[in-house]
Amino acid sequence: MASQLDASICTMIGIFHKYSSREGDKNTLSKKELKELIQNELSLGAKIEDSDVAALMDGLDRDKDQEVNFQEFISFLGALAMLYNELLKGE
Ligand SMILES: [Ca+2]
Ligand SMILES: [Ca+2]
Repeated sequence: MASQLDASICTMIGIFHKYSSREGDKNTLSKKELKELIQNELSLGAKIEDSDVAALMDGLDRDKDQEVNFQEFISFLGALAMLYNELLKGE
């Protein structure tokens, strides 16, 4: 039986592929796929604007191929985890 942490990692992988496979390269997120993922899977994503997605994409896309690969996505989740940790500490 998978531990909670194993299960969480598998969830992150599953969510990445659920959106990355929607158009173009099946293993990377286009700007549109990234936006859909954020809107549907993150509570802070409900009212994200195209300009926010463009800025986020620019920051995440380290190799500048206009797509977010899995490694770039994990950096994004790492940054989000840091943010959530700060928010939880403040409570
Ligand atoms: Ca894709
Ligand atoms: Ca990239």
